[in-house]
Amino acid sequence: MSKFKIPAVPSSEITPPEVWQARREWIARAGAAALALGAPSWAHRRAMAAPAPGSPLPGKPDPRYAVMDAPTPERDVTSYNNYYEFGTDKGDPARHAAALRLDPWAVAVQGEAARPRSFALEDLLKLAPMQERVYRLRCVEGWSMVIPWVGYSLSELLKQVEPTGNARYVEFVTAMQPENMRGLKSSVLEWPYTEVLRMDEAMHPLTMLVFGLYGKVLPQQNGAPVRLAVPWKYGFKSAKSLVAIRLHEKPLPSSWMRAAPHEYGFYANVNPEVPHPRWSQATERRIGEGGLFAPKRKTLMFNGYAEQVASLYQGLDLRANY
Ligand SMILES: Nc1nc2c(c(=O)[nH]1)N[C@H]1C(S)=C(S)[C@@H](COP(=O)(O)O)O[C@H]1N2
Ligand SMILES: [Mo]
Repeated sequence: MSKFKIPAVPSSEITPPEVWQARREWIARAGAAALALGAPSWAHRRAMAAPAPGSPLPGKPDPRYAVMDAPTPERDVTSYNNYYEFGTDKGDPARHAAALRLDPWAVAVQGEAARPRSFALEDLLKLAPMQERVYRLRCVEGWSMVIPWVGYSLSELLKQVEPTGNARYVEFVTAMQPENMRGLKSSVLEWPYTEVLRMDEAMHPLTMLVFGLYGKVLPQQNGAPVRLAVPWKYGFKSAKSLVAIRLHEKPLPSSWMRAAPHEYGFYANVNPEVPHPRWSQATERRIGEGGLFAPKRKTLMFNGYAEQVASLYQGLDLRANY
C-alpha cells in the first residue's frame, strides 16, 4: 500500500478571495459547533436506537482531507440528489426518501475474510473516531459539489473482519425496500444498486464510510444511515444506504456496468480527457455557484486527488480503463 501523502492544493487551482472568505467563515463555524456539542448526546447511552437524521454528529476536522473550495450550501447538498431508488428527478430523493426505514440497521461484511460478521449501526458509529472531511463530489452528469462529510476511512471497518489474501474486490450492496422505495418500480437499473472497488481502492484512506454531513446525521436523501464517499471517482461509485459489503476474489460488474456497459466502466475515475459517449467530461457546473449562467469549472484529473491516488493506477491505460 502506498503511503498517504498530505494533499497539497495544485498551483493551477487559483481560489478567488470570496471563496477563501466563505471557507474561513465555514471553518470557524464548524470549529465552534464541534466545541459546543462535544460528544453526541446518544454516545453514552446503551442499546439506543440509531440517531435520527439531522441530529448532531460532530466530527473532528481533519485538514489532511479538506479541499480549499467553499462547501456547497447545505440546502443544495440535501435537495439536489441522485438516489434512483426514490426516482430519477433531482428533487425526488428529498421528496420521497423519508420513507426509508432506518431502524434497525446493520451492515454485513462477508466473503473472503477470516472473521466475517454483521455490524449493527450503533457499533459502526463507535468503531472509529468521527472525522470531518471536506470532499469534492463530481457526478458523471457534469455537476459537482463540495461536501463536509462526517465518518471515517472504510479501512477501519474492513480490517475488523481480517480480509484473506484472496480478497481482491469489494462489492457494496445497498438497501432494497420495495414498499418504501417508489423508484424500484423502474427498470432503469437492476436492484439492489451495487458498486465495486478494487481492494486497494477500498483500503485507501480517502475512501470514506460516511454517517453525516454538515455536522449532522445523514438525511435519507444523502444515503442514511451509512454510505460511501470515494472522492476521486464519479459520484455513482459512492453507494448510499449500505447493507452489505462483500469481499470477492474475482471481479464482478456493478449495477451501472450492467445497465450500460459501453458507458460505465469498472474504474469510473474522474478523467476530463475521457468523454462520456454522449457528452464531454472536460468541465463541470458547481452546484450553488451562480446558477446556470455561472462559468463552468475545469474538471480535474482524479477530481483533484491525483497526488493521493495516481499511484494506484501506474501502468494502467486510463483511456481503455475508464
Ligand atoms: N443507492 C444509491 N446510491 C447512489 C445513487 C443511487 O441512485 N442509489 N446515486 C449515485 C450518484 S449518481 C451520485 S452523483 C451520488 C450523489 O450523492 P448525493 O445525493 O449525496 O450528492 O450518489 C450515488 N449513490
Ligand atoms: Mo452521479
